[in-house]
Amino acid sequence: MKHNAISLAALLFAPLAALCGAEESSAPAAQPKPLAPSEADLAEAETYRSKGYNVLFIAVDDMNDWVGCLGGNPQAITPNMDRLAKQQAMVMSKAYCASTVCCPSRSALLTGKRAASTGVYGNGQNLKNAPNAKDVVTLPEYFGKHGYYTLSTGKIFHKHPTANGMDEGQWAFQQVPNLGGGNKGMLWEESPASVLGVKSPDEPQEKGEEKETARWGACKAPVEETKDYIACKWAADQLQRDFDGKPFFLALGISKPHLPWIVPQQFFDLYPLENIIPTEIIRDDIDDIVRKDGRPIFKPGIGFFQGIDKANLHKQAQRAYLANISYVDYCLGVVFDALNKSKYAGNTIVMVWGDHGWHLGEKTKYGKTDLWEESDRVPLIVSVPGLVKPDVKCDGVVNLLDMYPTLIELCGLPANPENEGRSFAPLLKNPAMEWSYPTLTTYQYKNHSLTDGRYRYTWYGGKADGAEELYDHANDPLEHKNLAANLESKAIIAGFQKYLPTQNEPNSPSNKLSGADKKKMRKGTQKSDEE
Ligand SMILES: [Ca+2]
Ligand SMILES: [Ca+2]
Repeated sequence: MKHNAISLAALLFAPLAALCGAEESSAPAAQPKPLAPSEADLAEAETYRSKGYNVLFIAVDDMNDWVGCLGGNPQAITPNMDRLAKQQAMVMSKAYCASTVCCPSRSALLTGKRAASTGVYGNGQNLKNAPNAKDVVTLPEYFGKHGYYTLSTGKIFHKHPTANGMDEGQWAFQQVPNLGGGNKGMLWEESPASVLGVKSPDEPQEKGEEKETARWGACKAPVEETKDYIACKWAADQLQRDFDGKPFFLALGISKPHLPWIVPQQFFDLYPLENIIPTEIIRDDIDDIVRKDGRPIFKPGIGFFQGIDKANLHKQAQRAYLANISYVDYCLGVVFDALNKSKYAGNTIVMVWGDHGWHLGEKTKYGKTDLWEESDRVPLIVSVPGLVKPDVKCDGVVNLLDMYPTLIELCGLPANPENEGRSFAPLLKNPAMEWSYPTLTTYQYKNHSLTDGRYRYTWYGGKADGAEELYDHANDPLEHKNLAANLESKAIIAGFQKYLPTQNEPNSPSNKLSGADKKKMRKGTQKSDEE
């Protein structure tokens, strides 16, 4: 992988040299600030506006970097995303989520606010119940307010049961279609003989949530009758219509490769089991992540690992995940083809992103949530006609939190002062520019990880009394050797600590329903008809 990490680190830590010998300096914590737009930037914004970009915003649930053009696993077969990257898009090779689980990741992206600012840290917290988030104008609403036609299908916001039915963020869009309702059109029924099940012994769960099971296998339905294909076909059809003369913001949420890994057999057939090369498992990798008193924070075998390991199903599980990503890629191909054949091909921004990473064996873990590279790093593929050069990998460090200000800048909408992220529009134009800010990923209250492209620093302020990790990606890209306790790491850690959030909101209220509300919800109809 192309790496400009040394120059990034040199720039980041330049101020530390000046502080040498003054480590106890009480200078106020430095926080990343958005760059003020130059006159040239403003002129360029005017050009974007005159182009009238539409936005095709594609969220893929639980997809890590096992995508051909992202290079996370050379076995991945993803011709459509690869073609998008080759012919019209830039791959952001160092993109990170704001939080490592669906709801806080998406809530941060869509509100433009960090988890530590809103208190939305878990899947059981609805941003609409969070005092610091409930009144924020979300990204699709912001486009709607500025003259865009906004429409969506699939998972964009995390969904929550409420007394008035399922809240899937319908309120943020002008149009949310009913693509069949209930299970019609989903057909995730498995053919039992081919489904393998592995129970998770210790996957962190919200209170009241059922323990998830890792299941995979082939479904009976043909691809045309599966949920993501139907959603993609709907999006493809929208690209053939008019939107009352307005530009559009079309959000498409893809449900796979989220568990269960059940897709049509043809996608499993792409990967003969005997050819699968599983990830290398280093069984003592997490032993050097310790509390101040030396006790390890983690026990080996996190998430679904123990079940898969005990039954020696690593190849089967990883094949299933690959098959699910190839299924997603196949469905996305329908949308990309439709866009390229449409009148919107030349003025539509495409952003394909995953909401967080996923471990498949690394750190003896299967799953998401923790603050290592495999959980934090996300796919981000960006096409902006006339602005980004195709077939380029950009190593600038960006965050999904940055997408809100980026998209509104690209579309010429006024900046939203509520946004806490930093627009990476300049980086899209000039991918080799210096871009040196550490970026933040949070897991639950007060546990934060920062990366600047060279180092990853993690601080467990909420989970393990301030325990730390430091990895040097220049020598250790897979984060095996925790350097936090080394004397020579002290200055590097101090440099990162300036970027930890100064505000750590307590947990926002959890989305609890009373028994009566649950009953009402089961009886009630969901508001998902086209309107
Ligand atoms: Ca997810
Ligand atoms: Ca280690």
